[in-house]
Amino acid sequence: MATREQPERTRTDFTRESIVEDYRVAFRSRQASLIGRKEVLTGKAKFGIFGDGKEVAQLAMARAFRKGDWRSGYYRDQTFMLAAGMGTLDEFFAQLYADPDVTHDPWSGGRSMNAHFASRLLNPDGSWKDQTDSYNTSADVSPTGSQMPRLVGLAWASKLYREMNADNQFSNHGDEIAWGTIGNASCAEGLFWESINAGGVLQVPMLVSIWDDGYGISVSNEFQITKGNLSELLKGFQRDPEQKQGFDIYTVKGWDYPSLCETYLHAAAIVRMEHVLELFEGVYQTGRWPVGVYPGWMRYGVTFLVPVGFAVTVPAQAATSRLHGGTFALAAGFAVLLFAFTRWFWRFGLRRYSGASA
Ligand SMILES: Cc1ncc(C[n+]2csc(CCOP(=O)(O)OP(=O)(O)O)c2C)c(N)n1
Ligand SMILES: [Mg+2]
Repeated sequence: MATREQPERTRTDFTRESIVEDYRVAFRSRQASLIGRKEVLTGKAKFGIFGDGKEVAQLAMARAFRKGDWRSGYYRDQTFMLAAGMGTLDEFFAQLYADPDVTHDPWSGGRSMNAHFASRLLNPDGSWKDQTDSYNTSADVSPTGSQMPRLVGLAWASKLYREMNADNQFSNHGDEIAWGTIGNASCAEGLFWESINAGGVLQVPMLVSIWDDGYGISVSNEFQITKGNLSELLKGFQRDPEQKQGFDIYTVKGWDYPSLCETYLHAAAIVRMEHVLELFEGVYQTGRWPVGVYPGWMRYGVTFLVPVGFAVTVPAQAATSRLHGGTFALAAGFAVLLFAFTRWFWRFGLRRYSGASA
């Protein structure tokens, strides 16, 4: 049975063991769906809804999900919850049987329909838990599509934390991603389109998965979605290289494990990297002015810590014969030191490199 232990780091290593473990999680999850459905249809459990058919995509999503990240999703995500170590099969069945003991069903204490997941955010004494050190999910709610506006809120919070450069129990400098999941038929709702538009306008770190099984209940796509193809409809939101706004759109078969893993790791790296790029852009802006315009502590920072000062001010001082010999010697020594350090760091990184977003 799956344990609740959360893996220490993202499982980007595709070792034999980790792939077999993924298979085990998918198999257990499929059996839980089949057994759970029998329990409902034979009257031993109340209404139930299950995630069979969506196992493989969720294994891949769990591989790219990191501590500090947030999920805002819906009732098909049991495999993701098991794979990320955010829930166990015991908890899954406790909720199916409406067990009111929160130690058995920590998601809702038997109060929600099955497969309605949630993270407990408070310690028993009422203080906040450290959300940067755990895999987080907001509480699932039953109106389909209602997870989407909340997804935008979670992603926007990260962007604001990023701008504040926050380092607290809620955010690691805004480095987290908000992950959304939604069914194809629910994408016919206004909430979905408003949220996609808002995410695109705000440029927030949000990664949305649409589990498109061609149906909503038993009604096929042609009665719900114009042209029956969501990727086609979403094309207007696609980001083109000249513009910052918009989304990257990927379409992958739900059974294609290698492509799914590759796509999720790639997409998550891009969403996180944009943050790095933004940070770098911000840092280099400081080089647009001579270091003399900054207060003392910052002048020291842009000269020695992030040496854009050297790149801009030192050559200008040399050209106007205002460069002191001492500053020049310090600059040269510092350059040699930096070169030695970066070379050591590069080799150190190469020795530890293990995957696309490791
Ligand atoms: C606002 C709202 N309308 C209707 C329902 C009833 N309902 C529950 S699931 C569902 C179908 C959803 O289909 P889809 O989004 O494709 O998800 P799937 O179950 O196929 O993964 C409907 C209509 C609901 N829960 N909320
Ligand atoms: Mg569907």
